[in-house]
Amino acid sequence: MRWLPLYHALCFSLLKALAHTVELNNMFGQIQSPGYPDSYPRDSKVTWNITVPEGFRIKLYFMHFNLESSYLCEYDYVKVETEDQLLAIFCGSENTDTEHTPGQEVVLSPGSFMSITFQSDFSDEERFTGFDAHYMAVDVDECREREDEELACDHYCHNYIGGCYCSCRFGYLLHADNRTCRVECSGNLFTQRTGVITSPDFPNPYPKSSECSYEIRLEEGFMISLQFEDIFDIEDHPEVPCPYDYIEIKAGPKVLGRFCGEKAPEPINTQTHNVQIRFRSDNSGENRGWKLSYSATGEECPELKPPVHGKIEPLQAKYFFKDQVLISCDTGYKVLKGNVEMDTFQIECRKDGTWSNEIPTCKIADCGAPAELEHGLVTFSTRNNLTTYKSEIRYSCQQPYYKMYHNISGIYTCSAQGVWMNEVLGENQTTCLPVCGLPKFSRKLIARILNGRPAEKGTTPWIAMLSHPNGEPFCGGSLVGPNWVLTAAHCLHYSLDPEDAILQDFYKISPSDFKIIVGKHWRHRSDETEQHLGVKRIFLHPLYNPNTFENDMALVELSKDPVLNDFVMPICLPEGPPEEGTMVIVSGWGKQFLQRFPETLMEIEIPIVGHHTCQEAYAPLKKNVTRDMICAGLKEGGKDACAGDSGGPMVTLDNDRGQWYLVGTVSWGYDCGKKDRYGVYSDIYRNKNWIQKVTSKRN
Ligand code: 4AZ
Repeated sequence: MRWLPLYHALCFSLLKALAHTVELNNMFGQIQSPGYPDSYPRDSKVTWNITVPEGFRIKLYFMHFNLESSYLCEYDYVKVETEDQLLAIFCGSENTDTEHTPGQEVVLSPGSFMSITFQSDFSDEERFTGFDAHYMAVDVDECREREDEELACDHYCHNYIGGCYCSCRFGYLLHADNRTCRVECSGNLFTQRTGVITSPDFPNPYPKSSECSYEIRLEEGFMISLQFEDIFDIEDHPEVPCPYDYIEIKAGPKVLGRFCGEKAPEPINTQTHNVQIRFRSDNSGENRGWKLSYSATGEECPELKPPVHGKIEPLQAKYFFKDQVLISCDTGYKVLKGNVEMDTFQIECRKDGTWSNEIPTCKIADCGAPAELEHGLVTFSTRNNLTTYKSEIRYSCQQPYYKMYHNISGIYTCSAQGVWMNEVLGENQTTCLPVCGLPKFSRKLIARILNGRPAEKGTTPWIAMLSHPNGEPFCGGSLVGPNWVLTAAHCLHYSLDPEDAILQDFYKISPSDFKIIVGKHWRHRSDETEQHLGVKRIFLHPLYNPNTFENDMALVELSKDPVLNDFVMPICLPEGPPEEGTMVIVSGWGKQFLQRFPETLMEIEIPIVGHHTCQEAYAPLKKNVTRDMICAGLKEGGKDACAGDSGGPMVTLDNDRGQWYLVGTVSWGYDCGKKDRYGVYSDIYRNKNWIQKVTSKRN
């Protein structure tokens, strides 16, 4: 039973005097009813205003609670509230239908402020011990709080004490709203004639807050068609057309769209070569976007017909602007444009629907007139002397004095490239080389030549006479190529001071100081068959020693090729070294016994002498017979070369081949025909490489 508050108004000023407010700013603390743990006084009112920093909330819980119980806590109570919201009101010591004790309950403030008011009325029916409560500031998980709200982070949310912030997945940028994730998707340029464009991340939902731009920029003359494919899903609105996300297409002066929703636009023929597409998304929605393929066509060009013997690539039923075709001809044919021959020709379809050029024709490859062959001739194997593709010609050499190089076939065929081709030499021309060492005339006298004898005319067609301009012969030589005469080096210089170690240029004979006569038999009398030739160049052996006569060898290049015939023919170079005892023939117009010159060419037949024998024979005379020298002659003397024979040939017959070979050239000796004094000759085989090297460079 309670007293009705008759004195209520009287006591008002007293009550007011007991009320007070406590301001609390700590992060935690304890609040207790006045007098705790003793019973609280009557008519008491205390308010605790707890304020914690922004971003925190206040957690309040009671360790002890014992207040007077009243209906709806109208007498004594503890009230928990914010500035504008009642959070809880507690009284009593146990829960009933109408009263509520805090128990284990925790009161959490929605913000950083909490006000707790303890109130006791005037009555004093029972002793109540009041309450003991604790409070603490707790951090707010803003991420969780925002989860269901419009403010939620687009991708990731990070909580921190006092707040939270958003971040985006790789490839995305945080929008200025600090919440949504956008992509950088502006300035995409497409210059190919076909292509596919999609919204970012298609077919996954496109990013928010993005402004994408795409441009298809083709050459003037093209017309771009657009076609949306697959999924089309752009956020829309039931009443307002495309207010949030949309595609807008600018084609020349026209603007198409905005497009949004789930129904793709119909194919669009833009009629222009430049299209700009803008795609915009706002900060909300999960839509899958769009995929667009484009292609471009231009004016059609007229049908093409390949030329006769030719083809067009690629071969199509229709050609449009920018299409290119390559015209080429069948094997053996060349593309002919104007007067110019080429392998291929390209034309292009222009924007006005015409071809850039006319189709060229195909002309059969022509090798033209075959080159002439020195000492040879060419005959046509195909009818009408044709020189076109697959025609055949045959080169042959002037027989019997010339033969084809390496015995190859002289057949050349006109190739598809328009050049005469030989299966061995390719494009290179064959050469006619003189036949060597096969004289038409052979010696009639089978008997051994005893003291030397006049040669029979035509049996030594390789012999060359080196003659002063006045007609006086001074040395011999051998024709070893079409225009090369091999002789002794000492024939081509004047005698020099023995002290002179090197052969000075001024000692050397110059090409104009002498001439070479081939086809010669008589010494002084003229021969019907003789040919006089000028000298072009002289090559002394690089290791020639004028003091010791080592490498006494020289090559003379004739100013023109002598005509080869039965009396003029080169001698062959040896295939192997000379063998002791081999019989050789030495020819020349040199001195005979009694110091007389012969009337005709003379020859002797003598054996090759062993190197050692020869060295020993010359040892008493302090003459050195070196490795590049060969000796020949008889121990008893008699048959020998002599003054004027120098440079002349020493040859041998290869019986197996029936062909004559040059073994040596007359070089030196002590006197002539003396006993134990052999004739000394330069070894040709040893110097074959040098001879071949020099004579291979024609000109
Ligand atoms: C010379 O004076 C010469 N007996 C050539 C050969 C010989 C001697 C002299 C060999 O050309």
